[in-house]
This record gives sequence, structure tokens and C-alpha cells, in this order.
Amino acid sequence: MGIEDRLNQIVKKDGAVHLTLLDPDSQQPDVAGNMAREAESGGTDAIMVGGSTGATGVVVEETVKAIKAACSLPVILFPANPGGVSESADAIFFMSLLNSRDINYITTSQMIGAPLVYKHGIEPISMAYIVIEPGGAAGWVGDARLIPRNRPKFAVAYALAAKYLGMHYIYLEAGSGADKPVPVEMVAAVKKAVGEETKVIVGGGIRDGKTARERVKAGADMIVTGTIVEQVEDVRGKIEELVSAIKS
Ligand code: 1GP
Repeated sequence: MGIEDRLNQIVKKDGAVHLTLLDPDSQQPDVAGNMAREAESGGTDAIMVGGSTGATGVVVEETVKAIKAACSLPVILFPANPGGVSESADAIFFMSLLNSRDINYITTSQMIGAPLVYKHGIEPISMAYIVIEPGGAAGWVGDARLIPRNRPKFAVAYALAAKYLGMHYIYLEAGSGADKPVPVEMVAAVKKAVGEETKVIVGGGIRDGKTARERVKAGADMIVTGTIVEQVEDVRGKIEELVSAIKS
């Protein structure tokens, strides 16, 4: 079974998926491996690998290899550009930053990276990336026309456009380390519009079980946490808190 089918089955069975994001630019590969092992024992469903700056080439490849050696979870690439493609990963969020002003982030990087994905046999998971205020590094680097927090309609319109273009996943991103996560009203409006089949991922600024649960209750199918995992000493305990809060 492919990774996308596996994630969708977990959504069906448990009500939601938890994804742990590790930025290869934030720690050495062996440390990332240890964090992934702890996250696995805490119950996370897969490891995402990527970052807005400094997450390219050898550093990505070595981080993916260390994670694969340390745990049995699928590794999904979350690249900012074609340099974020690693041949050792299981899958890639093959994404387009729909609200970018820069065509590089909408189709050009995808055109450059697609032959690599094909060559290495990495499973592509088609995903729309929509950046919401405050947007963080992803918003700045990706030159996003940030969706205002009080305009769920704009997020819905992008999400519907993504669905009609054939994208399977919609990622609502508030930006890594955001002081405010994506508003629950926006998550609810997007999920209502796109329906059950199109999966909604929410990330950016989620630090505790309650915040994660509120977004799952509103309709998020998958929750991404990165920064908090890098900050806590007890990675396993933090992941357990998040996972138990979102799984039914
Ligand atoms: C960033 O949405 C992810 O791309 C995760 O955000 O680092 O705030 O958990 P945090």
C-alpha cells in the first residue's frame, strides 16, 4: 500500500493523522533520527522532512537516511524547492504554493523537481499549500499573498480551486512557530467545502493537545507539529499528548 492510502486509512480508522516535521537545518542527522524514534514511540504516524532555508542536498539526504535507520515510520519530503528532494524518502508532498506571487513556487520548481521524483520512484502526494497570516518563513520565502485570518472565504476559494485541479490534500499553513495557528473557523469552512475525500492538513503554531483537538474537531484530517518537538526535552511525552488529543 502506498503512503497516501496508508494515511487516508488512518484518518478513517482513528479520525486523524499526526505528522512530525523535522527540519534538516535545525539539528544533526543523528539527532533527527533520535527525535523520530521518540516520535514513533509517542504514536506519530509519519515524519515529514523539510524547511524553508538550508534544507537541501546532502543535509536532507543524510537526515532522511538517519530517520529511516532509527525508526520504521514513512518519511515524507516537504520541500521548499527541488533541492529538498532526497532519493531515500518514501513519499513527497508534491505541492504548489497556490497563493504565491512567484511562479517559481507555483509551477517552475515542480517542473524542475518532477523528473527527480520520477527517477527515484518517490511516491508523489498531490497537495495544495495555502499560507495564512502570519505565514512565518514559508510565507516570506514563498512570497505568499497571505490569506487574512478573518477571511475564511479566500481559503475556501483556494481549496476548491485545488480540488477542482485534482489535488488530493490541502495544507493550511500558518507558518512554523506562528504565534497564532490557523483559525478553527477557517479549518471548518475549508473542510465543509472540499468534503470527505480531499484531506485537510493544518500546521503552524500548534503546541498542545487542546489546540490540535480543536482543529481536528473543526474538520482537520491531519495535524503537523514541528517547532514544539524541537523545543521539548521529552519528545515522546509531547507527541503522546498531541496524538491522544486528536485520535478518537
Ligand atoms: C511548518 O506547519 C509546520 O511548516 C509546522 O509548524 O513548526 O509551528 O509546528 P510548527
